[in-house]
Amino acid sequence: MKFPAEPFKIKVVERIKTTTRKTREKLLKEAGFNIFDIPAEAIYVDLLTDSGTAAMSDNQWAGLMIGDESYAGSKNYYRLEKTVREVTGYEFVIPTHQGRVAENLLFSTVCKSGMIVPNNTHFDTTRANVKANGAKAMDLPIAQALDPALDYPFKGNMDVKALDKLLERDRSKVPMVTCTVTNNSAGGQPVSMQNIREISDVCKRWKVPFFLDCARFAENCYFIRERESGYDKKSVKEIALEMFSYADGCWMSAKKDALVNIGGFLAMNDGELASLLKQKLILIEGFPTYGGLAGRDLEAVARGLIEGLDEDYLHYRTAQVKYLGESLDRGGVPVVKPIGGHAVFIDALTFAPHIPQSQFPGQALIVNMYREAGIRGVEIGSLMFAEKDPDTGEAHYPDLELVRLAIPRRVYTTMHMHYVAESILKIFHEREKMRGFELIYEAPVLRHFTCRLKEL
Ligand code: P61
Repeated sequence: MKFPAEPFKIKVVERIKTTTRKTREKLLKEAGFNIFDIPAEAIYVDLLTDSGTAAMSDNQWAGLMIGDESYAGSKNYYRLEKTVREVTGYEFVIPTHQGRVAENLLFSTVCKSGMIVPNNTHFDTTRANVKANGAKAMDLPIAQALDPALDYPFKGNMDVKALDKLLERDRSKVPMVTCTVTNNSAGGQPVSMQNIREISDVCKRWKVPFFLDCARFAENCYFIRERESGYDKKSVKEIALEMFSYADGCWMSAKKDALVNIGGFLAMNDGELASLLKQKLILIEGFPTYGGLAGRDLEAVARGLIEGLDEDYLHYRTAQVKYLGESLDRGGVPVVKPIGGHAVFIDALTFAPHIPQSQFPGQALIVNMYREAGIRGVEIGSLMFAEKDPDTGEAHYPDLELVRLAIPRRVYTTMHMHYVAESILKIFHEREKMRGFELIYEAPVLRHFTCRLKEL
């Protein structure tokens, strides 16, 4: 079945409220048209992120009840360690309370000023942690990743030739090669096993460690099974084990594919590195058998990791995202192709060509989605990324102006996706009415979180 029904029954429900258009207009004005400032209770379908927003299963909730809250040696830690070893094959397992702490521990340990960390595309917290430690975060996506309309099966891949050239020129400056699966910043697109194998070969040749940012590894491995020759008869679990075998370690924000509301970890084979990371962990997160989490949270991550690899779930999960993407595509809405694993990305420059990038067309769509239908997405374009030239003050705009609709896991039904598609199609048909925005307040860093805007 192309679009399977949900492979679960609903045991507990959370009421979501509908609001009137008048209320939404008022809230938008009060928030300075910044969607981060709208109370979540006033949102009908919240597609801001797929991170930490999953619905846990009855099995995970049951796991919370056997949380062992011992300061040291909690039984839930040992269960997590065993599960991570089974899934990744790595020996040393270090829990953290979320992904960016794992990044902080790792990059503050391996990076020095002037170093370079390559990645297919750094996610923003990864980039920030590399930069905060004096190193340069270098993105090496394949050229196909930059064309939103191009349908290519593994648009998340890294340009391995460029990696090889970089190492030939600057091997001594590269402490580690990293790869993000799936490639979130490039549209939630998967990385092929062949690409991971090639990255691994280059890393071995230059004797440089290779780590995976594996927040969405299960979705990535499901796509490998669906799209890469030679994998259709393997289980997603086997594919994952093979993928991890080509790297030396990984870090994970468990808030994605491990289906929890909080949690993360690092895992690796290098005992010396693990020991350095644990020393830092004690300083900032806690004892190495809890890493900033309660014992019950460790149990939920362990159980979620296994559930996240369930193939019925992964089939439904990727199909639900595809259902939304294809519904929009059929109606003529320009979406990034192929549809990614955790989100649908709309190309706002093509959606509203009458709004110049200086007037934030992505944000205009975000505001209209909320005003028309109570839906929240996130702008990934000029509001988030435009940079001013420090000398001339001239603005440089990003190549892509996207709106991301990230789908929380097991939370919304496919009828919610239908509602989202219909609402966006209505805006699309009346798109010439959309107006641009002007900034009236911006903070010096990460302005999209706190800025205020005026509708033109
Ligand atoms: C997201 F607007 N992602 O996509 P943490 N690696 C990868 C991620 O996708 C990721 C992290 C590491 C988020 C949450 C988010 O400005 C933002 O557990 C591939 O969130 O620390 C997170 O994991 C970091 C959204 C984060 C944002 C920062 O929605």
